[in-house]
Amino acid sequence: EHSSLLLQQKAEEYISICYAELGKTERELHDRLAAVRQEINATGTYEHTYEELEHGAKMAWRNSNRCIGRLFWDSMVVLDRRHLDRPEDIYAALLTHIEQATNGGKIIPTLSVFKPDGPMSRGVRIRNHQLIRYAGYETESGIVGDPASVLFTKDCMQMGWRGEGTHFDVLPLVIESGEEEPLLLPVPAELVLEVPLTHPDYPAFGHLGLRWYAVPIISDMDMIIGGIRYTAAPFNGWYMATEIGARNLADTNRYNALPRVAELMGLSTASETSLWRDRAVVEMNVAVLHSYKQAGVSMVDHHTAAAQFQLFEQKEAKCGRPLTGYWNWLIPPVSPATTHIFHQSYDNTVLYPNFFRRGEG
Ligand code: HEM
Ligand code: NRG
Repeated sequence: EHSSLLLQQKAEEYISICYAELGKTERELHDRLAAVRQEINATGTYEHTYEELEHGAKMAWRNSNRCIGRLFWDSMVVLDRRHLDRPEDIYAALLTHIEQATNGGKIIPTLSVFKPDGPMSRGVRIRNHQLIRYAGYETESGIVGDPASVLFTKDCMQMGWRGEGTHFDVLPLVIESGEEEPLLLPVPAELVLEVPLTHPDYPAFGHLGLRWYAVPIISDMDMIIGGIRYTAAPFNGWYMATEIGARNLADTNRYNALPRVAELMGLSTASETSLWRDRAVVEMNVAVLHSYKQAGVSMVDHHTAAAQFQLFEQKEAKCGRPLTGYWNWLIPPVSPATTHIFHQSYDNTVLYPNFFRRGEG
């Protein structure tokens, strides 16, 4: 389905841009293009050099229209794991990613690249949405844990996994390599940095028992560079507080904790007109920022993130690159109109390299 002529075109386009950005000579570009052409003719595919892989991954982040965190695109650490075939080696590499990226709380943006699909072979796939995520169980008394994880949790249990049944059970890693059956392995608890949530002004907040993990490591997106689809390329930065405080813990179809926060604040939830939801969501975000700071875990608030994104916009303009973005996702879910992002528009053209939902792009 993927003609090698098309691949050839995509490879040439990428290598040309990549080598220009890296300041390579005409000679280096010319030689590399010839080698890639020959490799595609002989094998139906080609392998990126480490430099091409590293810069391509950085470009994929830079081109992520929904991401407000892109100022730091050039500083990401890229771990080349393409040589790994055995699920237990892939597992070890994922644990290394978790440990190095967590870095004791001073989070390092990191991406691990595993073997891509080839013309004749299947690459690596990770079934988890994020490397660290909480399970969700349907019980007679309602959902325990994260409702967003109910389906995946069922799959894990089908494969023999049993969680403790708390609201915050970390799911196992489910790794597929080539044609082999998926392998299910636990994330050792000592590698999972978590933050129990407290509020600087409401001691009762701590009694809610809310917590979240330190590092979001998205593991279910394809990364496409120069026509090559990397089916396993988990990546992480740090959290923006609203992701946790205004969505994961607040959405009615997630942890739905705003009524409990309002109650401990002494707010009446009888009438919407009191704006108890708004007051509760703000204090929830205060608690998230306070707790991560106290735990020494990297995190950004949405005002600082928006200011950093504005710097990114200016840097891209200075480099003569078109800025692309998706307004609907870039605006923060709390007080969006207090950020500059709300008051302008963005071009949602999807450039390559980039990250895509499985199979898309
Ligand atoms: C989306 C912030 C690092 C790629 C997002 C979102 C936020 C965000 C707030 C929207 C999420 C949502 O609404 O669910 C940040 C911050 C980072 C960071 C603060 C700190 C360094 C990264 C890195 C990558 C990345 C390292 C990739 C290498 C993406 C992508 C999306 C996204 C692909 C869209 C995800 C989707 O479509 O589901 N980011 N990000 N981000 N970010 Fe970042
Ligand atoms: N909203 C999701 C995570 C999406 C990506 N966000 C980041 N990415 N900050 C959540 O778990 O809440 N990152 O790579 O840092």
